[in-house]
Parts: sequence; structure tokens; C-alpha cells
Amino acid sequence: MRAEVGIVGAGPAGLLLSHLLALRGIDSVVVEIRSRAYCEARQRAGVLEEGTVRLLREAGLAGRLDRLGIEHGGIYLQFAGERHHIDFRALTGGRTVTVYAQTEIVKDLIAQRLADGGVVHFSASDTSVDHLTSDRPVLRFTDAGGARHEISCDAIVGCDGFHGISRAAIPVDLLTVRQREYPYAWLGILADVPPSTDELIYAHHRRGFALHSLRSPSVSRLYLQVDPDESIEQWPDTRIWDELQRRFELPGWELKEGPALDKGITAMRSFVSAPMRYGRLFLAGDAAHIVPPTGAKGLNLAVADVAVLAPALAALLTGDERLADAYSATCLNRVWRSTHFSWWMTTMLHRTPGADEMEAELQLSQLRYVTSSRAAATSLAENYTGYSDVRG
Ligand code: RFL
Ligand code: PHB
Repeated sequence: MRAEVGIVGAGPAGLLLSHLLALRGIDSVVVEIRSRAYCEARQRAGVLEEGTVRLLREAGLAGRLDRLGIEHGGIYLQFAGERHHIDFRALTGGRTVTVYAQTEIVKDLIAQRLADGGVVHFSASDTSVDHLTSDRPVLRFTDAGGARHEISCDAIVGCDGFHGISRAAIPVDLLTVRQREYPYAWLGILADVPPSTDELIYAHHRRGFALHSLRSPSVSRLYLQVDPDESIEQWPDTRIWDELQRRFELPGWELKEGPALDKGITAMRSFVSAPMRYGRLFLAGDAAHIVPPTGAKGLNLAVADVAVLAPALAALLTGDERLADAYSATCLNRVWRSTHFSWWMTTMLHRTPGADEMEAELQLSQLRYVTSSRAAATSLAENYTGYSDVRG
């Protein structure tokens, strides 16, 4: 079998790349180990930068996003019993973010690819990549029916997330890895209750960080900092709501409770692997880099990577390698900015187990500065809403 581009992974990065390539008349095959239903139900990100929304709109993918996405002009930062609004619109000359779940983006992308005749193999197994330094790299997999396939490609793109096989196919001595694991995790719930807030609340509390986000006018998304070794069985709904009530407590404000529709615990890490290319293998999204979710950057970085990669692959197929050669450095510039911002938000807002009073005072001082200095608030707003040109 032949395909111009082989894509490993049907997350946001792989599916969007397949669509962007199709818009340029380039055919691709997407291979995914999970089922379609699993990919469409996996609860993850919720916040889209303005540039991400613009890109999806320009690619003809924003029909439901424009109807169901909720535009937000700021966030709240809560600490020491006070809640402060950071007004993105006022600070950045009108920039906003949009709350639209990753599950919905994935549904939109899968529907569009299939409607356009795109090839996506769900529930595949034994994926492998080979001949990466030749100009005919090979993608192998077993399809859902048990048939073995070998696809000869012009290029292969690893969009298979942090635990995928693509990054592991690059010789380790050619990769530089920078990483940090945080001594805490996020417990996330999707709750069948209208949001108690008009904009996201990021709360710093002595008992640990909490975040109030949302999915729709009737569904809320909430997160709690927990220890990384805790299991979800230790957290019945009543315990989760008791802890959320404590961390968000504010006189005159009420947190509405409802049944949890989905619960999970996620480890927190920063990770950057460079370069994002080895011969004819390119890495995009979480396959190359991970940020802790506090800055809401992971999905936006995945979208930005493939926005840079699609034109680079189009040029590569015509024999012009210049954009492909620049791909890794172009993306890593944005990746490191988002890595710094996510680390900064994370360390400002979480309680480090065993930390002394010095650290707590330093965090509070930083939070007071961000909520009282226009320059500091503008920096947060500029980073959170995203960087002007999503193409890097
Ligand atoms: P994905 O979404 O992990 O998709 C990778 C796909 O590859 C498949 N796969 C394989 N397929 C074939 N063969 C193999 N050997 C394979 N191994 C794996 C997987 O099944 C999967 O379908 O990576 P992608 O496309 O790079 O997208 C990245 C985003 O998913 C991720 O960065 C965001 O979800 C991060 N994130 C957030 N990002 C934001 O921009 N804004 C947010 O508000 C935000 N909140 C979050 C988040 C991530 C979270 N978790 C659970 C990690 C909140 C949370 C709690
Ligand atoms: C979410 O809605 O899932 C969400 C929002 C903001 C974050 C992380 C996750 O920083």
C-alpha cells in the first residue's frame, strides 16, 4: 500500500494534520490503537487560544465550535480568601479564549475526515515505523479485523502522544530530553451541574490548588490537586465536593454540587524532546512535548505544531526541504514559551508537599503582584490567550 503521509495517532494532532494535508490535496492514512468511541469520550482539555480557534475556522472545522464554544474574556485568580478578575480583553486589546472541549474537537475532526473520504484505522495494533532515514519510510500495523498492513510513505508523522511508539523509534543518542515531574497530580471530574462561575477560577489554597472550569451551561469541569500516588477509589463524590467547597470558599458565593459523570487522576510533568524530526519521521503534539495542564496549553501546542507541519510536508513532497528543515526549531520556540508559562502558573498555584512558609509567602507575593500590577497581569493575559501567529 502507498500513502503520501502516514500518521500515527488519531488525537487532535493526527486528525487535524490529516485534514490540513487533504486541503492541500495530499493523501494520508491515520492509524489509531484505540476505538473511535474511546477517542471521542476521552476527557481532556477545554481551553482554546484565539489563534487555535482562528485556525480551525479557516480550515472549515468550526461549525459546531462557533455554535457551542463559549468565549471567555478573562479568568479569576483566588488566594488568601480573595478572588480577583484578570480581564484579558482590557489587558490585551480584546483577546479572548474559547471553552470548547477536546472531546468535541475530536468528534468534529473524525466526522469531517470520514465525510471527506479520509482513511482512519481505529482499533489497530502492533504499530511500527521503519526505514525512517530513507525517502520511503514504512508504517506497519494490524487492523481491527486482524489483517497486517505495510504502507510505504513519503513521510511519517508521530502524533501518538507521550506513550506512543514514534519518539521511541528515534535513536536515543540523537535526542535531547528536558523534563520535570511535579510532586502532585490533578483529580478531574465532569459534573452534571451548571457552572457556579461565569469564568474559570484558578484557586491557590493551603490545602492545595483547585480549578473550576466548565463544558456547557449545564456541565461543569472541576479539578483538585491531590498526591500523585492517590487512587480514584479513595475519592468518593462526597469527599471531592467537600474538598472543592473548602478550596473555593468565598463569603457570598456558592459552589453548586452535582453527580460526577467522569472522574480521573492525571500526573503532572513538563517534558520536551528535541529535535522533533528524525529523517522522514516528524513528531507533533504530546509525542514531542508535555506541559502541566495549569496553563491550558497542551492542545493548543498540538494544533500549532501541525499548522507548521502541513505546509512543510507539502513543500517536502515537491522536493523543497527548507520548511521541513526549519520545522523543529520553529515549533520549539513556541513549545518553550508555553513550557515556561505552564511551569510558572503551576508553581505559583500549587502547594508543594513539605514546602516551608517561605515558599507559601513567595507564592502569595507573586499572586498579589499579578493581580495588582497591570504589567504583570498583562503578561499572564498575553501568555494565556496565546501568541499572535499560530504558525510560529
Ligand atoms: P493525544 O490526544 O494523546 O493523542 C494521541 C493518540 O495516539 C494514540 N496512540 C497510538 N496510535 C497508534 N499506535 C500507537 N502505538 C499509539 N499510541 C498512542 C492514542 O490512543 C491517542 O489517540 O495527543 P495529541 O494529538 O498530541 O493532543 C495533545 C492533547 O491531547 C493534550 O496536549 C491536551 O489534552 C492537554 N491538556 C490541555 N491542553 C490545552 O490546550 N488546554 C487545556 O485546557 C488542557 N487541559 C489537558 C488538559 C490534558 C489533561 N490530561 C488528562 C492529560 C487537562 C487534562 C486533565
Ligand atoms: C479544562 O477545562 O479542562 C481546563 C481548563 C483550564 C486548564 C486546564 C483544563 O488550565
